[in-house]
Amino acid sequence: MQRKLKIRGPALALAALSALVVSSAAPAGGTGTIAIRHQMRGCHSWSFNSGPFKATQSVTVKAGIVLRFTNNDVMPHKLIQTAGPKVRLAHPSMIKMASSATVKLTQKGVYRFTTKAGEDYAWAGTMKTVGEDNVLHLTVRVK
Ligand SMILES: [Cu+2]
Repeated sequence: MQRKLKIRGPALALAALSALVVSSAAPAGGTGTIAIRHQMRGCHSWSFNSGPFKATQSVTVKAGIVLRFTNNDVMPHKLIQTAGPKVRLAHPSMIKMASSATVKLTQKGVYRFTTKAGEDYAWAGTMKTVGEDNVLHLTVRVK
């Protein structure tokens, strides 16, 4: 019992320390998170930094930001850049639940992104939606 307690103390301190190191190593522009979800009307929408879910989003961020897209919809989404300084998309094909794509925006300017949605996953075959499927649009102003 006592030996267990001795081990736990330093282990906790170490965990706290490594958490501190990770947060201080974050990029200057920070991180933005975009979540894609399934919904009955329009099939899908997305949200920026836990804000409201809408098909069309417009945000302003600082240069150096890393955007992380996570696809929680019941179908694949491929992230596509349609305007702005050319950027490299990491893992743009989000082809399963919770898969994510990232992109770093280092240059100032106006970037636009959309997604190309695929077919419902087999396990989601009975999902009912109302209306036309939304096309997702995201405008990012980098200052
Ligand atoms: Cu959808």
